[in-house]
Amino acid sequence: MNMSNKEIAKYLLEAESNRTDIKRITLDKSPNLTVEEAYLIQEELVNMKLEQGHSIIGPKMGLTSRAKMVQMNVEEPIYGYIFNNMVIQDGAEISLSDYIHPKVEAEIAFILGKDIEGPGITGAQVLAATDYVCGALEIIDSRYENFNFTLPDVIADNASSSRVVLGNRIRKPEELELDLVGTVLKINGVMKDLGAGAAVLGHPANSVAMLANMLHRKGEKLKAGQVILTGGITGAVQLSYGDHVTAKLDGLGEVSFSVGE
Ligand code: 0L1
Ligand code: MG
Repeated sequence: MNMSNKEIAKYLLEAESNRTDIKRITLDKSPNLTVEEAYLIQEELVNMKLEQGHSIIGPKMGLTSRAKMVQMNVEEPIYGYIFNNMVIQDGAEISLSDYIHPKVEAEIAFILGKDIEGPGITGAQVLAATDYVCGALEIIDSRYENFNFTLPDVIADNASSSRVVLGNRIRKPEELELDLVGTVLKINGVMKDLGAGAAVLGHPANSVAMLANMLHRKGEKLKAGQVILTGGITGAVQLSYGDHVTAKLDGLGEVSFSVGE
């Protein structure tokens, strides 16, 4: 039986707070879910988090790498929202028991100095509106069993958003060539993946531009002060107890956290 958007959003939020995985909603709860409808469920979920007293630090982009887009058979990345209670301090220890089956990916974050309103926004306009950039580690934790989902499922699930660690080394965007920022993701000193800023739609600023243009479709804009995660430079790597995770990004220093019980 089809559930209402509110009921599905509540179901997803409960899975997140109970740390239990669920079957993807397109399996039985909403088999004909479209991308547009999935964003309406996401909107309900975001409003419920706001009603719980959390605040948005910024939207994020997901599925920005060519490999992930091909894998999901999509032409366009997706977006979700990062909340204040998702931010972990650089170097902190997280508890594995707070998650379902977390994975980590290295990203570049943009901190906006000016509002950016689509349509037609370009990467150059994004760079002009950006105060700072920094390295980031995003922890994704799909609420679906085995990260098994279709595109509408993952959109409804707030693009698997869970936590973010922001690096302390903030730089002006013009100080770096962000597409050339080499990035190495290590766990316990062992290299797990590597990449460059160009893995994100050719340049991470293009990701923010695309986000502004996508948000315009629902009458929203990016706001000064928001922190935007632009998408994984590396693939997402499964986390386990005892992991010490570090990402080194050329010119942006090191970001790290550890995984405790
Ligand atoms: O941040 C991301 O790229 C995650 C998007 C959702 C896909 C996934 O959970 O792997
Ligand atoms: Mg990500």
